Amino acid sequence: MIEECKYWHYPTKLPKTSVIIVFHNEGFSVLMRTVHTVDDFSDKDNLKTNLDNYIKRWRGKVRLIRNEQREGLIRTRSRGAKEATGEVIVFLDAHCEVNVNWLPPLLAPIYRDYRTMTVPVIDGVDHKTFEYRPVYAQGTNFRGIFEWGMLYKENEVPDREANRHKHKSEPYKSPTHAGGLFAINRNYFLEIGAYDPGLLVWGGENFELSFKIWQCGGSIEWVPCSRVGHVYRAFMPYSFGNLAKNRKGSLITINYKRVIETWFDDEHKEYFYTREPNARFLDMGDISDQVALKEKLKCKDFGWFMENVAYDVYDKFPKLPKNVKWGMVKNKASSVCLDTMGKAAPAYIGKHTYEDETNHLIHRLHGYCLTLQPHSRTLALAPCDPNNTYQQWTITHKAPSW
Ligand SMILES: [Mn+2]
Repeated sequence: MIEECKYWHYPTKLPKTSVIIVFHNEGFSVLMRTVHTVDDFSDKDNLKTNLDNYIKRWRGKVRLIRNEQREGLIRTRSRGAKEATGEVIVFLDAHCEVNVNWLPPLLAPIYRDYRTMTVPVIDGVDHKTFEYRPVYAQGTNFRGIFEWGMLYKENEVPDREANRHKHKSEPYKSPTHAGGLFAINRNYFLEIGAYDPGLLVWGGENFELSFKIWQCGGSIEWVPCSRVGHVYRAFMPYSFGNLAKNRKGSLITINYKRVIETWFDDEHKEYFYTREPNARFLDMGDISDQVALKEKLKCKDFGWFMENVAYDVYDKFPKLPKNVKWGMVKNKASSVCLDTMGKAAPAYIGKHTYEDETNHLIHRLHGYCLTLQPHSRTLALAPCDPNNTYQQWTITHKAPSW
């Protein structure tokens, strides 16, 4: 805890708060760090009657709400918000441990402006020893950003934001948040449509909410004096279940596509599709409700957001040049394709360059051509020969068949 935090004063009449914890097959002891829980159709035995009995000790202060079927984190949180009775709602993961005086610093900015969403600074709780320890070096403030493939990233608070504050313990503006832990005025959360109900399970909902809040007149502040420990898991202890059935491609990429198609402008959408070319072919469902909401709330465009809020994204992740080529790289002689061997984009061919006329992939330094060795099905560099079809590669893109 930062020393300065002991000396801040907070308003005495802070809004009443509901803490919402969504869980699915969570460990019992870990879950019991909770105040108000919403159950996402768990099938672990001790989460049934055992839990009902356990929470009786709080005499109604803790409510347990069970989904009739698996809904996923995103939809269940929206349900929790609707059922909550507090003026402010705090979402926590089901494996957290709050620190001393964590709540007043989170509520004070919302008390000043109900359209401010606040995020505690997340400390780590070791998944083996349950030791509590800070993740960030003391005296450093980070904030949430993103890269063009929509991976969540953090960046040290840039001077432009840091210079607005006298103290490092003051709340500061952040373009996005990691997703798990935050506080928000309940009516405001519902006014802006909670989470897009078309987002499945989890992934991208943190961006959806962040872009929506900023572009539609609100703001996000990270609060250094509010600390909450979070158990970082070593593995994902559950599957996406039936929610992932009949969905082609990656569920999370579909979520990202919904988010960027709603909130990005044409220029920035292209950077996403450069990183995730296959996303163009994914069925994201109907986003007309989201687009209508954006119009109804008279939200600002993505260019405004990038210039005024997320300006440090460009420093870390510059605008992407278009892909030179993308798609299947097929050998003419044998019809076999190059394989990335599971490497994720952006992956580079290194020093090969592609020639449209000859279909050659040429090493720029040696001038040799990429050649398929038909017997071993391995690749080699050999002197270029216009008649050797083992050196000819076609690059085509069409909807991949998953
Ligand atoms: Mn978590």
